[in-house]
Amino acid sequence: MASNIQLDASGGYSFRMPSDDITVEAVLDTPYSVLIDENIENGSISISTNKAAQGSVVKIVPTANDGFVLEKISGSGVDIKAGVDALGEKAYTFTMPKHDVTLTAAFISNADISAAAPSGAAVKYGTAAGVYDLDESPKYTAAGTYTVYYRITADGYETKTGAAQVIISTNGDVDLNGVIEKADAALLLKYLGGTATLNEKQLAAARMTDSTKEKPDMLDVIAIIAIVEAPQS
Ligand SMILES: [Ca+2]
Repeated sequence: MASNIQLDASGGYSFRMPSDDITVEAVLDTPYSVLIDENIENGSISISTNKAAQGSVVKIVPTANDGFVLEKISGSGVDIKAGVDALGEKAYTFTMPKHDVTLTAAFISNADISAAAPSGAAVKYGTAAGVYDLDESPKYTAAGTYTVYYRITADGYETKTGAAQVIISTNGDVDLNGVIEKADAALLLKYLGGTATLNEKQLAAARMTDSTKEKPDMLDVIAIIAIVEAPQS
């Protein structure tokens, strides 16, 4: 190894050639890649840099789509810390290790509030703004639109409050499989024609046009078809 390397006035390096062959080696601060998982759904993350040297700090900014909240950010072989940056914005950072890092994030529907809280957080719920007297989100079964208020507290975090709407409807999902489809109208038609039976819950789901009438009828079939045929927003 050449041990007499000198920085010259022009910024170059020079050394006195010894009598033997030599190897010159440059050791750079090799940057590693910061990659983002392509399969992130319901939101995205951006990063302050996609190349970083070991020991440098990389910042991550998550953006949730409407109706979703960030549940979790993680990266391969790194410990991601949540904090607040110099501008007071919530920021996620990690220290670059000596290898490439792939980041991923999970976003969940904000209807599922309890799962959105960071681990160790306490979540309280209420049915009026400012009143957080329930340990669990209230459950509704009667048709209607309800607002659930929530407050999340955790050590080291700003207390967060918010509200989410819960809509319970007699919605035309006659077969109760979670989606309103032509099959629901078909099943109701069969019921009306006497070739299928429906239980109480299914009958309630089928009574779309007037929840007080005793039995669903043809108007409900039409109402279900109207929903199925409606353009998706
Ligand atoms: Ca259905």
